[in-house]
Amino acid sequence: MHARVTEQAGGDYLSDGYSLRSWLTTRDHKRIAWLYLVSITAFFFVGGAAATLIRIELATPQGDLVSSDTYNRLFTAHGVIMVWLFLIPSIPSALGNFLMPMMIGARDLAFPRLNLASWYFYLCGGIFTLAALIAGGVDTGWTFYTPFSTMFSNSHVILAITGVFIVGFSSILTGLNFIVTVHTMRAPGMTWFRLPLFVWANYATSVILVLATPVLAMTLLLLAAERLLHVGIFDPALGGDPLLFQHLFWFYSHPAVYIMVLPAMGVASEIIPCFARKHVFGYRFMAYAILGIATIGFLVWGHHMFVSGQSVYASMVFSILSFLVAIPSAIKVFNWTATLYKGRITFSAPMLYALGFVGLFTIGGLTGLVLASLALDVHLTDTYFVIAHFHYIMVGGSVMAYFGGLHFWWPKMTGRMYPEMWGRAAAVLIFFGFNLTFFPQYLLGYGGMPRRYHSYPPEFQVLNILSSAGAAILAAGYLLPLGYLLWSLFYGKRAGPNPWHATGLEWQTASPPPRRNFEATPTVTREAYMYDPVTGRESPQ
Ligand code: HEM
Ligand SMILES: [Cu+2]
Repeated sequence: MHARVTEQAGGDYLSDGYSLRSWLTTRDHKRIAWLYLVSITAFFFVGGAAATLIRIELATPQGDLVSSDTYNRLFTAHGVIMVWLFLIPSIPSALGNFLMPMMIGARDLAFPRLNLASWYFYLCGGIFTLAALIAGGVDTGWTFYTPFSTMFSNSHVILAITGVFIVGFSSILTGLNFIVTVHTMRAPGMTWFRLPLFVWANYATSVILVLATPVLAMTLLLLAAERLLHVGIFDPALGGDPLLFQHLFWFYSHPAVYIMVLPAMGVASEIIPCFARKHVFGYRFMAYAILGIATIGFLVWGHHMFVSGQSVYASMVFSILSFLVAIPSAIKVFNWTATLYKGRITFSAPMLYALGFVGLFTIGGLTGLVLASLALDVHLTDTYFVIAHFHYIMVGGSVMAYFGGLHFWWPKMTGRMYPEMWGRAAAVLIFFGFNLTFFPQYLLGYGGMPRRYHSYPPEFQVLNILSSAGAAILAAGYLLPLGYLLWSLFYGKRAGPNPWHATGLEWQTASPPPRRNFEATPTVTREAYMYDPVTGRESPQ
């Protein structure tokens, strides 16, 4: 990879106009990445506020902070915001938007205007969802199960699903944009098997976004038709089938969990080789595993319906297929570990986050196997065990990797370094707070505490207090980066083009990058991750 490091001659993308208007009408993928970054951070704190209230409520068994009805609205708000407004767009739309074109040596995404439109769809959907909250909230849970959501709930279901529906367009259009970009805009020499794994991961994620999101959109339209027009689709009283909703919903929502976790795997695959100074172990297997996970992910939705009354044979098939997903996932964990083996490891802040991701994702994945086992799931379904499982994957996994990626590419995005000690302290605090919050929930669930209840028998209180205390530590851990990253924008020391001595085209240009990314189109002459294990530097040819 031999692009010349760009001189600051033409000015960087950040100084290309300072007015609000220049930001809100930009077509530069790097600025659009910032629009996402700022808006998803705002939603992260709204979702986090709901979570805080939930944990305060659960510190005592009586249910004495809020009414049960308010409690239902709180966990719905938390789920809807965290899933659709934070986790799904976090890595692809914020980091992916910034990095995908640069990593393949392109000047922008294939459709820059569409990229800006995607952000407006996101923002517009987010505003509808917020409006639903302000109007009084929704009590259905983020899963919107029918016929409760269509015939019985008297909360603001239509407003909320309109928001989710609109956000879906943002997902689909971003996915299309990424797919076309990767197919048509790779720099000379950037073959498929020279792509960084982050690009592979976002590519596979985009395919899922394009194929699965329309199913959700259609499902929400059917929900609206039944709720508003009483067309009998899901409610048995109207001649509908309630299981149909669950099939349609999970046909989108299980693949959606891979929309959240595949990009996180991509981030880890960039950080780990860089701070172990080694070539990724089994690069091709890593790429194939990404495709394998994306494919099998479409075949396992029925594991959310083991106790729904679907036929036992269907359940058995879904159980076996769910076990199959474990194979490519385990390949990835094995290969990250093998990459670390005999590496020259630096425990920098991004690396601490990435290692946290691998460990927590592994625990989440293994407990996924517990849930995929039919008989165990009958005991554990709809208990705190499920909550613990998916938080280990989505928060311990995806959010951890998102923070790792944010720290890793922060110098590239801003041209500034953040204070390293604070970065490490926050990573450790988040890891500790996370485990204290969610590990007790495995025990609670195994002991029989159901999810979505706002009061519980006193014998569950000790574990709940541990969990609530952990949540306070976790919240502090999440607030820290907000402080020191903002500080670094003004006072951080200059980063230079490649502070981590990393490989990858994005490190071959100035930090912050010029408006069109590269002075001249780079040419790629070799594979990704050519770190020299002896010198620790990028290996010469
Ligand atoms: C890879 C990332 C994963 C994510 C983000 C994820 C996320 C989730 C979520 C959000 C739920 C809760 C659904 C609800 O509200 O009821 C869930 C449940 C479940 N997950 Fe995962 N999961 C992942 C991986 C896995 C794996 C690898 C398996 C199995 C091999 C698995 C098996 C299950 C099962 C069986 C349930 C249903 C539990 C129940 O209804 O009792 N998951 N997962
Ligand atoms: Cu699933």
